[in-house]
Amino acid sequence: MFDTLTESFKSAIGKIRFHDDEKALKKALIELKKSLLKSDVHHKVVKDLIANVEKDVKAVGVGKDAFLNSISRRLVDILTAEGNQGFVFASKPPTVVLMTGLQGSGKTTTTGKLALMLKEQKKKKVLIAAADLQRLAAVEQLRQITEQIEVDLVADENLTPEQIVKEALKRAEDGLYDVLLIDTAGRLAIDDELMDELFRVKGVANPDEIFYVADAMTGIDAVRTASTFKEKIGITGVVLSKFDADSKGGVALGVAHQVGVPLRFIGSGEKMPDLESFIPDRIVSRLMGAGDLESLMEKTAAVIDEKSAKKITKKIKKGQFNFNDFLDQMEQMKKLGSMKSLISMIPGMSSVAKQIGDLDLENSKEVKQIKAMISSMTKKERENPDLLNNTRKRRIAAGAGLDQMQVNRVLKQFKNAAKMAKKMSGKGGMKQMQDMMKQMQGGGGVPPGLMK
Ligand SMILES: Nc1nc2c(ncn2[C@@H]2O[C@H](COP(=O)(O)OP(=O)(O)O)[C@@H](O)[C@H]2O)c(=O)[nH]1
Ligand SMILES: [Mg+2]
Repeated sequence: MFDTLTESFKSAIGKIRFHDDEKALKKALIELKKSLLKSDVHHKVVKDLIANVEKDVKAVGVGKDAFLNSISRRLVDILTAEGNQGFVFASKPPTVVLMTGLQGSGKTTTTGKLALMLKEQKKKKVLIAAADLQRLAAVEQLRQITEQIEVDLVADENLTPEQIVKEALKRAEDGLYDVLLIDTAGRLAIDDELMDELFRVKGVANPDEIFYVADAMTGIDAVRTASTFKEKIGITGVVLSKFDADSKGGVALGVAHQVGVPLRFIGSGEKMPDLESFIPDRIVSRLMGAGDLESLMEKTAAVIDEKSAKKITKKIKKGQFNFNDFLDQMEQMKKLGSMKSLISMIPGMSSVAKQIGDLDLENSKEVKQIKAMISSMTKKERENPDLLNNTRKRRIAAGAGLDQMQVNRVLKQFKNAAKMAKKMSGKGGMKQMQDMMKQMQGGGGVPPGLMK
């Protein structure tokens, strides 16, 4: 996601020593400029950033800290536009959000993701209205999504978009919903018909926010169409979808500056949990390699309930973590979404995230094998795999479509992992982990202000 950009900043910062001369600054800035342009950051944004950083640093004397502080501050400026950050609730519920964008940009998916985020992380009651009646399949798609995330839907193929919105507003009021998200129709390109329809829907909905969902892969076009929507119907936020598919990531740095509207969320995958708030100072912290613990906490706290986390920790400490616990943990992990983006939020881990690629827990071959194996075991065996004798192992292997060697290997790995976890969770283990984290943070030379 932001790996390439993070690397660019890290490498430029690495070029300057604690105290240095203007020649070194010049060199670092030239390199930074080149790599930002290569990452698709808009040339005007790059030019401004470089000029401002040069001015800032020269004013206080060239050195690593001055350089880093100036880049951080100037980046936050660039990413900030007038308007709300993250999701902001109206003073009087329901908060009404109109989701707009071109066809295929990711509106419907993002509507579902946003609903799930509000429901899980903010514990809000969310209603979705299906006001895209251009394609029959659109309503069906939204039905499937809302069923999956267990959020209520207002849909009726026989009504007009305005009628649906009226109906949804009434339901939202009567049912004491906190948020109403309205999914609208898109077109392949911006045309009058689309704008007219949106205008009418907007008139009825009187929304608190109008989000424009843009496909990150369309690069410059995403910015251009967002500007047109801003002009014609007045958007209050941009969402960049499919950011996971855009390896360069530079578009995100230009949106606020170029469109004049804050970038509010980014889509980081096809699944429902794959949505992240785009909060400027948190993103800058990530770009500087300092991670984003705040967002990580929000994401995990919503999914992992504290009681079961404590229970698991206790079991791990005693070396009693078994296959039943493993299945439970896998289910919880699934709710967290993309592993790669989670790992990149941990301070110092951005380069690790880059290396692991995207680990897909549900579809990985290994995980599927283990799950098949576990499902062939009895409850007792899951709790205590030592009960398994050779005959049982052979049966389980047959039941899971594996050979006995594979079963033995998994059992051994599991035993080792449990042993390791027990060790790490002891007193010395925790200290080892902390020392490791400290070392990683120290290496980046991150200013304390960024470590929130
Ligand atoms: N990889 C990835 N795919 C996405 C993301 N958001 C949407 N998509 C995919 O983009 C396609 C179009 O999305 P959809 O929500 O139907 O677009 P709409 O026409 O604007 O409603 C679907 O195949 C989605 O799965 C994202 O953040 N990452
Ligand atoms: Mg749609």
